[in-house]
Amino acid sequence: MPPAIRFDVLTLFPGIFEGFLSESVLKGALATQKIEVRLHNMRDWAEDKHATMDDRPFGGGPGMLLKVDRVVPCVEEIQRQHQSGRLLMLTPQGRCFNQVFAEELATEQQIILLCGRYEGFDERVAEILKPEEVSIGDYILNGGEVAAMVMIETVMRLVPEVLGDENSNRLDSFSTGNRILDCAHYTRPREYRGIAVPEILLSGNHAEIARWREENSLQRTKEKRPDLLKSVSNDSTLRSFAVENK
Ligand code: 6GU
Repeated sequence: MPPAIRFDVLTLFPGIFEGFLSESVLKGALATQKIEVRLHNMRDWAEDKHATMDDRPFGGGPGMLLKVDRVVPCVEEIQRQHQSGRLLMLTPQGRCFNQVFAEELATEQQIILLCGRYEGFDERVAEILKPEEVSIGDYILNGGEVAAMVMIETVMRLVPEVLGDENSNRLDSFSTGNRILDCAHYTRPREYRGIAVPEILLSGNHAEIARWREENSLQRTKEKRPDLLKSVSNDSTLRSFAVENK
């Protein structure tokens, strides 16, 4: 079976991804070919390996920009290898990445992640390639590499068979329509420093446990992320909880 999803990452610093791809869940998913990650050093497209990839902005100002005539040919060659690929440009100006966006991406066969550096890209990169611009939050990173790792990790977990049953069956916080946090979890020992595990979890009564977990989730959301309850979806339990606790 071919990998369910292939990520092509275009970067000037492929080494940043090494540890990330060689440990734990990612390592396993790559070894078993559930997913594929190809790293492309944009510098390799320059005939001269010392070729400059960046240049000073016209009009002055701080920082350097990635050159349009270096970036565009790399992306176009990767695109030629795949017809269906979705091109994402990582930039703090982009649409904010979240779980719903990740679920949408997990249905794709190929995702191209174009990582910016320095002050960003020459504007014509976006004009020519028309990528979807994506950010992972309202703060500034040195480049798109860490954002690309965040996206790869979030999306790959949603690919069937990547996680064991135990995890994949769990309704994670923030997945579609799910705007409440996960409940509290406990393992042995039953008591530590005078703090006991909630008795109900030891009862073996699965209906009661399920009820406790649901209530605990709602309570935790109210305490830790009340903002989530303000944007309550059409879930009736949630809606009544939000109203009761206004
Ligand atoms: Cl995708 N890139 C950079 N440089 N900074 C970011 C970001 C991306 N997302 C949030 N901050």
